[in-house]
Amino acid sequence: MYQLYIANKNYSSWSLRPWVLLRQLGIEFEECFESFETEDNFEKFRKFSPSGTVPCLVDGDAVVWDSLAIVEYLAEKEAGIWPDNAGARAFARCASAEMHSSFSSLRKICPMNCAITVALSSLNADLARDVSRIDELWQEGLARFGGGFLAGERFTAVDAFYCPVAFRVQSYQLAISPESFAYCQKLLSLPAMKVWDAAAIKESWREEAHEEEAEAAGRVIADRRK
Ligand SMILES: N[C@@H](CCC(=O)N[C@@H](CS)C(=O)NCC(=O)O)C(=O)O
Repeated sequence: MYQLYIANKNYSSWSLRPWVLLRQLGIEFEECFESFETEDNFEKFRKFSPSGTVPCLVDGDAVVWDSLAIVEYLAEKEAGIWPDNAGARAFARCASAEMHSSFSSLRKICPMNCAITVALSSLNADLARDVSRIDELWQEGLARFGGGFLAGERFTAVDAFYCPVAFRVQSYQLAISPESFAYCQKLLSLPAMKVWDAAAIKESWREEAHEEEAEAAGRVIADRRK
């Protein structure tokens, strides 16, 4: 059985991608939890992940230590990871790669913190540009491939890649188009996302730097951990 190493659900956006994909597609795996709690996680995470980061998938002798590589590894072994249609698949791969390599302002200013709601103090121009690009990309996928999910009617890897963005839109009340908002709500209401969210808000450990980043973005108006 696959083993998937992940960290704290409230914070670990990269861990969420393969976790939600496996869970939502009903692919069995063992969840191996490694908390961020120690002062320096590098050596701890290096025991299972060569890069010292999560997520990391272990499948017998195979160790796959990057979320995009995990998805591609799974696509070679499991059905339904990417869309069947070649055009939709190309879009899904581009959109996933763009998520993997871009949107640094969104990541920095609005770190994933599932439990909280923040009233942003201002909309930074770089953040606005990231949000607007994601909105454009979501609208394009939904319109071109028939809707439901980003690249067609099935939940695939590209949707898993944008699940952390759905938590960020919810937490920071980011303004997006009605079509993208409906898609975001759909992601948030997936059974796998509900399981992740419920576990995230039960976590008692707080990562101070992460909390401070969220507080720097604006005023925390709700915290479901309390
Ligand atoms: N390229 C990697 C990035 C993974 C990454 O940066 N993971 C963060 C956590 S979400 C990490 O493990 N950081 C180590 C630490 O905070 O100690 C991937 O996509 O899997």
